[in-house]
Amino acid sequence: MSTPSFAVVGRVNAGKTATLATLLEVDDNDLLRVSSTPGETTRVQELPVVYQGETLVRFLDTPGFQQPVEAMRAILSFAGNETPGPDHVRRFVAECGERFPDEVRLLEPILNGAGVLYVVDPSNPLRDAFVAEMEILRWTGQPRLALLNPQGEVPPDQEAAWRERLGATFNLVRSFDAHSARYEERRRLLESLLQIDERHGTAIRRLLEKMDHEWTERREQAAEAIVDFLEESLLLRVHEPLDERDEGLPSRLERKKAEMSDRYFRKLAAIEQDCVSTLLKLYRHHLLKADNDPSLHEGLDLSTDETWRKWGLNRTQLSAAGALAGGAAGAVFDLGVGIHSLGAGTVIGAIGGGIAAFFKGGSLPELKVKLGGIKLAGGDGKNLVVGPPGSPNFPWVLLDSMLLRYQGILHRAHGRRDIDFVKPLAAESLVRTLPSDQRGTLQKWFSSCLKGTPDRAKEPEVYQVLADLLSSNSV
Ligand SMILES: Nc1nc2c(ncn2[C@@H]2O[C@H](COP(=O)(O)OP(=O)(O)OP(=O)(O)O)[C@@H](O)[C@H]2O)c(=O)[nH]1
Ligand SMILES: [Mg+2]
Repeated sequence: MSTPSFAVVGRVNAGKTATLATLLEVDDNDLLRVSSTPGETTRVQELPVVYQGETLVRFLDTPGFQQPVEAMRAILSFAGNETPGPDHVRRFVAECGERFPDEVRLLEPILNGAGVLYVVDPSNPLRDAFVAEMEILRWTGQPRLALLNPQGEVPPDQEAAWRERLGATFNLVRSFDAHSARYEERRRLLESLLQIDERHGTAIRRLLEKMDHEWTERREQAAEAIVDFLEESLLLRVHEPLDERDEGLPSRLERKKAEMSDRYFRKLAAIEQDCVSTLLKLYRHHLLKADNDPSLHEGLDLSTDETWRKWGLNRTQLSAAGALAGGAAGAVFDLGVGIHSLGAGTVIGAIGGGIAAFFKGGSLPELKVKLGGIKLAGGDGKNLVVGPPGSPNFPWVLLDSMLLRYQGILHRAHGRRDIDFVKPLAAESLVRTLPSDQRGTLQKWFSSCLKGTPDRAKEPEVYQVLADLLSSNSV
């Protein structure tokens, strides 16, 4: 049995190319040119869906109908008194290439056996020209699926008129928004192909199976990337030797502290961007940007109370998670994360009380003095260390901010061509919905990371919590 193929057809600018780009996750403008210029697609372009070297299905992007009413008349004239059918369309294709180049190009693959995916924008009123397109497609005799791809507001009665008319001519009518469809909608569209043409059942079912498998794999890799990101962020410290002049000159020390704090946050931002880039790559986004969006950083400005209120866990949840984590981890939690984080030989607060004032609200990183072991006798070897922010909510805010971006990536359709940044969909905490036992699992592991000794034995469990979270409906 030959590979099933489906031609995506419709009026110029209906969103045919965008539909395919979203369906097949192609955001490459060289491969699929989505553009507001009508008549952008001028040739039939084949898009094979290949898994492990095997082409399971083939889609064809086509030029849009330009003169449907005239083309319909030409076909009717070939039919004479007969009911128009595939033979008359075939004759039209053979003889009318010069006058109707676009119509001929788009009809050719259908006459060669491709199923029809007819894309319409129902925000346009249903006019005669569309009816002509539908008639021509009906005359090809091929299985037909109509897709409503609204590009603007659609008055309810107008949508009803479209659905009724399409329902009379097409085997199935479905909605598919090329600018917002997510995995589930893409999957549903492919499943619909089963309903219009049973002959391709085996190939389409295999495609769905492979897609699901691959989607799960991606999610697992995303969970891994997020675990790595959390670990790296929680272990991050900025060290700087403290010399005698620092201690003697308060302004010099202040400057040094400011620089270190700045460096800490820039490093943290770089770790975050790395993770977002990994997620973008996993989900095949090239146009979407991980960085440089100022609004994103507003979202993770740890110096604002708003961040701590909005994201992470609320106070009650935090206490509960801390209590669940129990034991030594609980002690770290109570004392403020990071206090024991440098292990033996660490002295806290040796520089004096001014530090607390420097870090607004106590939520910014703690600055510590680390005594460098045996060198202490010689008076040197003291280190300033900027570690993770003291707020127990810090790991949760990090996780929340990454989950929200993950959600933003999943919601971004590949058919969109506006260059954009990954944005959280809504500023709603996702970690707050976690069941308390899972929060406890994460809190224990967070505490171990903050102490500088990630608990490797807990990693599989942490990974599982994240994998479950990424597959939950809230994400
Ligand atoms: N808002 C919105 N715009 C869309 C949608 N689908 C497509 N567009 C826009 O409509 C314009 C045309 O999209 P294309 O996918 O290039 O349309 P086409 O049918 O392939 O056009 P031709 O190749 O010129 O026949 C582009 O500016 C798209 O961004 C959609 O679902 N929503
Ligand atoms: Mg196109």
